[in-house]
Amino acid sequence: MINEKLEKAFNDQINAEFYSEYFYLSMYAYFDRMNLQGFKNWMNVQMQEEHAHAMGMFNYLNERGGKVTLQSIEQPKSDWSSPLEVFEDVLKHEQYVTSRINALMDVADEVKDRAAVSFLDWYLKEQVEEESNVGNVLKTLKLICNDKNCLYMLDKELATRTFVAPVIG
Ligand code: OFO
Repeated sequence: MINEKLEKAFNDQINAEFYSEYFYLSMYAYFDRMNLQGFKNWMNVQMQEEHAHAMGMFNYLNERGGKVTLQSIEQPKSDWSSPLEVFEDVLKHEQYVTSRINALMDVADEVKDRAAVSFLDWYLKEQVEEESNVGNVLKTLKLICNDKNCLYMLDKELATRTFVAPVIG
């Protein structure tokens, strides 16, 4: 069995991960409107990763005898002024998610659930990678400013990103 407070914290994080998927889906729609296929592909991979993150916790909670309680998903933003603004939002969002995973780990610590702490360690490492990937795209976007040729080249590069199903935990 899992502690009730920790169960709630897991359910809140499952919701946050599904929100992340929704958030990136909204960005996917934005890049589709802009006809930036590589950026759209990047968001598609990101959405699949977020889905995997949510399902990883979903399955873990079930495995631990907890109850998964799905919550409504907040409406995400749907308009941005540029790809740069999108990636600024992505970085802010991922930093926020990192702080949430840390807080979730604090709850696991507080209720002395060592198994959950160990499980969540994967998510902490994943956040380091997420922030670094996003930070790299953001740096390039800042460098190229609004140069259309460079944006086109970056779009080509982002088209090569592929989804690899993560092995969580
Ligand atoms: Fe699930 O890591 Fe991004 O949000």
